[in-house]
Amino acid sequence: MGGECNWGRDDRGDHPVNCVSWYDAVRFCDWAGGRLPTEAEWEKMGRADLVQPYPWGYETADCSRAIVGNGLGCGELSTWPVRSRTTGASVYGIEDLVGNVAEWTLDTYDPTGYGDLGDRDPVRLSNGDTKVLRGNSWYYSDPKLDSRLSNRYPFPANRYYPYIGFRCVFPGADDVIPFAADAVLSNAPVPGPASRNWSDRNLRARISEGTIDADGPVREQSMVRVPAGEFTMGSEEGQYHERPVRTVYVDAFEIDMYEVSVAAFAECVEAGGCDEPYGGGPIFPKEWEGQNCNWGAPSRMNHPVNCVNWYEANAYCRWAGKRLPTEAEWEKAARGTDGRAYPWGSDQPDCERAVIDRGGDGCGRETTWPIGSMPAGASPYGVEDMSGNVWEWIDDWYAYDYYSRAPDVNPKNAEKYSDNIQEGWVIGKVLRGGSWADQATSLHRASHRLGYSETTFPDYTIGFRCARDVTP
Ligand SMILES: [Ca+2]
Ligand SMILES: [Ca+2]
Repeated sequence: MGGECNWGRDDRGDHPVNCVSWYDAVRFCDWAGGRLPTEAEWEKMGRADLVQPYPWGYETADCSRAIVGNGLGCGELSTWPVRSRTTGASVYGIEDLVGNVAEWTLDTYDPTGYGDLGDRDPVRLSNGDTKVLRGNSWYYSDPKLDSRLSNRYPFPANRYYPYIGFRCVFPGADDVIPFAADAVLSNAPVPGPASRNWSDRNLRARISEGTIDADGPVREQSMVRVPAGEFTMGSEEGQYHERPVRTVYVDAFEIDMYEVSVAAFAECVEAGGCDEPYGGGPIFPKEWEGQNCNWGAPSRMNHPVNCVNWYEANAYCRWAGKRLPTEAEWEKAARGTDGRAYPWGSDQPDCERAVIDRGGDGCGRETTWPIGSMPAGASPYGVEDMSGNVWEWIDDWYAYDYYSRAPDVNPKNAEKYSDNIQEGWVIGKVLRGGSWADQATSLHRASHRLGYSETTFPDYTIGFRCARDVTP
């Protein structure tokens, strides 16, 4: 989430237009006498007949050649004026292909790939609500693979984001691509009023599509028993603080099958065991992010409670007769005993198995999803949503070097680490699992660790689940 639309800003006249849907882009190019590029045309603009992954060659995308994330817009927290990175031009002299705004192409996305398209002027013009974006944006820098020219990013056509724009091609009267803008635009969804408020426009689009959940019956929490024994903790492929990889023994325990829901948390509030969590308001600019806190939001009773700090999560678990899981317990519950990278195995996360940022935050819904929406992503013990939906608070205090000094039996870092100061704030407790607003797949690995301030401002990417001891 984040960023602003350039439309209507006096200081952004030379920036790319953003917050435009695929239909807006089609309409503009048609008005200008051209059309959107096909995926093939777009990719050829960048690499000609070379196999190089980037317009400039083989060196990875960074702020010297492209306006990619790296601190969001290379530190500007926005797009840059077009032509700010001539060093990133392709052999044809075409600029900003990678970075600044991701660009709509003409093609409808098909998950089966290119197979049936042939190799001459390929394009997929079939009806479909998901189109292909190319080129990455100012908002994203990871994973690096996303900045390659050949990377394809499926995205709902009727969405408005500050990281999406477009360019047109002008093929002339002998154009071989049989694209009829009139036909597409006559079937286009009725757009909301032009606005700099892209979040409202997306909300209207989702309501018209019926992709916002109504309140279903409240899903009851249940607990899963994880038997005593050893498992592999940490990862050789992960970050430095995931090593050394150790064989760790954990006593038997039970852990919530689902993240704690708004409905469950409400019981604690009513009973006086918990304070109301943050429900949006002035801390986040409302039009960006306030709506992302689930407490008090309509139709979110089955969603995970979020915007809770560590103490609020801990209070709930205590009220429920439980406690927060240790890092070791959480990781074992997520990956079992065979050392797998993700709860379901080794395949990369996708929207069949985890609620992540793919096709937009929350797999395109721009919210968390109800707990237990991704049973295909369950861990070997049947624990759900360990990867994605919300980050989860852990009982342990964070220490980057803890694995090198922790015991191999029931490890738990019970002491606050005074040296955990990064960029001016103290990182106290551990978070696990990544969230609905995280695109980088590495964050969703079972062994990934994140240190975070336990008293953090309410954060809509963070929730929790509880665990408890069992008698052997
Ligand atoms: Ca671009
Ligand atoms: Ca989760």
